[in-house]
Amino acid sequence: MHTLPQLSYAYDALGEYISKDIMQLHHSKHHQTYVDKLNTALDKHTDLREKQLGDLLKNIDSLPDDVRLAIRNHGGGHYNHTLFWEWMSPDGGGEPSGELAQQITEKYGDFQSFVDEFTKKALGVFGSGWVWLQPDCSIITTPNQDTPLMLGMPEPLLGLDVWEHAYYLDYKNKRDDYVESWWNVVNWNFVQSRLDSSER
Ligand code: MN3
Repeated sequence: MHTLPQLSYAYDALGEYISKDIMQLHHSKHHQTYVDKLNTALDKHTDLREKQLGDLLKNIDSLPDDVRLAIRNHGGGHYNHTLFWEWMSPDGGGEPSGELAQQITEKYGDFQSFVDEFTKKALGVFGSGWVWLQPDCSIITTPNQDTPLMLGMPEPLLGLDVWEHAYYLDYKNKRDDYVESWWNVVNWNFVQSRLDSSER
């Protein structure tokens, strides 16, 4: 059985940037629904229940027809959101340091140019989806709850949920304001730890 992970901070901990109402709804309702529907999809497939979620998503094309779409949507949703909570922290914001900062600077010139490019990609997602920073420092987007693993890519270093459910209560239709605020809570220590453990 897949389960909803606990947050490492309170629903109201991200303060003015992401409100308690959004965090509570997003975690306890939206994420819980992905978990529940993933478990329902796996009910009839005991063999798949034993597998790590990441392995299911990496091999999405070879899953049985009757569960492939459910695992893609709800398994992807569970995977993406589990990471998303960790990509934010009340102690977040600022800029990365060390190797991560160096790689970003090498690729984009400076940190602000990276932020601008990531933001541009986030605003360019039509409808619902995600924007990702990959271990090679490329920035990609996926629709719906698709995740880089499904594209045969490595695990992302950082990801941003640009579904309206992630911001509508606070920002209405202003995705640009949401993305601008979100940089203030990005947990760069966690991003660096993912770079350290990434397959490169
Ligand atoms: Mn979401």
